[in-house]
Order: sequence, then structure tokens, then C-alpha cells
Amino acid sequence: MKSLRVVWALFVAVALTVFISQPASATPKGKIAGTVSAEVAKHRANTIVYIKDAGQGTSKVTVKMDQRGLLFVPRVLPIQKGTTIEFKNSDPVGHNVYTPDGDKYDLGTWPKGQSRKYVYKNTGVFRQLCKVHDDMIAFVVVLDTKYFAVSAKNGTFKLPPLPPGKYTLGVWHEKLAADEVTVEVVEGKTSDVQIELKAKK
Ligand SMILES: [Cu+2]
Repeated sequence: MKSLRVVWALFVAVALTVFISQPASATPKGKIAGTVSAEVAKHRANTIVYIKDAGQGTSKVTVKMDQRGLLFVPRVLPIQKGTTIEFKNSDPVGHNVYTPDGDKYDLGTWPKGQSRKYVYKNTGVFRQLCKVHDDMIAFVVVLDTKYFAVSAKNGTFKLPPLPPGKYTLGVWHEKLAADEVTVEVVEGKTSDVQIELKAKK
């Protein structure tokens, strides 16, 4: 029965290793979700809600922004500092990508099917414009946090799960403004937040 003991010992060793090497996935998390309201219904969409408590490092992900049907898609794109945006042209006409804000880049003009990349190292709001089409516009909002969300058409939003604690929420909208909101995140619960957009002061 020696072999059985060896098998048993191996089993225990493997089980222990698996148990010990588990990441601290039990880190408690809670949620923040809510609704953005505005007098004009269309303004409920595309509001960025984010955690203002800064200093959460940089991101290395790449996200896409398309130019399709003579529009930037999406119109509003929040990202964490360090993120790369790949600008793609899906239209049969040439499009340009430039911003007069912050870094003030001009990525040039390119045809359908091609793309260019830009790495965002600084926070801020970068209007995304096209020198070929005056009325094309999008907003890249570079944040110092990975906890952000964009409101849907009906105004609802949901932040990624985050550790319990007290947070201040910032709100960004291309035309309107809202007061800061303080919210407490409790483990295993969803904190409901109502945000009312008003005219910018
Ligand atoms: Cu264009």
C-alpha cells in the first residue's frame, strides 16, 4: 500500500499548492451604479462618471475609435492615463485626426482600412477633430483612474467593482455639468447614485 500513500501525499501536495497560490481574489468589492438625468433627454447619454480619488497608475491597454459614416465612433471615450487609442478609418473617404487641446497632436490623414495610434500620457479632455470634415467631433477624456463609466441612452451607468470606502465621483459632459457626489461603497452591495445635469456655470 506504499504506492497508495505516495499518491495520497502527492494529492495533498498539489491541493496545498493550489490553495496557497490562489490570488487574494477574496478582496472585498462593492459596486456603484446609477442614473444621469437631464432636462433634454438626449443629454442623458454620453456622460462620464468617474472616481476622482487619483493616483491609480497607468494603463497599457489599446482601445479603438472608428471613423464611420462621417462620424467618430464612439463620440465620448474615457480612458485611463497610459492607454493607446487606435484610430481607424472605415469610410471610403480620407479622414484626419487632430486635437487643438493638451498634447496638440495631428496624426495626419489616411484612407479607408488604415489606422494610426496615439498613447495618452497626460490627463485632460482632448477634442478629436478632422481637418477634412469640419463638423466631425469626439471627446477623449483621459483620467487618472480605471474606475469610470459612460452613461447609456437612458442615462444608466455602472462603474467596475471597487474596494469598499468613501469616494468622490466626478462627472463630465460635453455641454452640461453636475456637482460632485460623495458615495460610500459597501462590500457586496451596490450604491445607487443619482446625477442631475445642469447648465455649466
Ligand atoms: Cu473626416
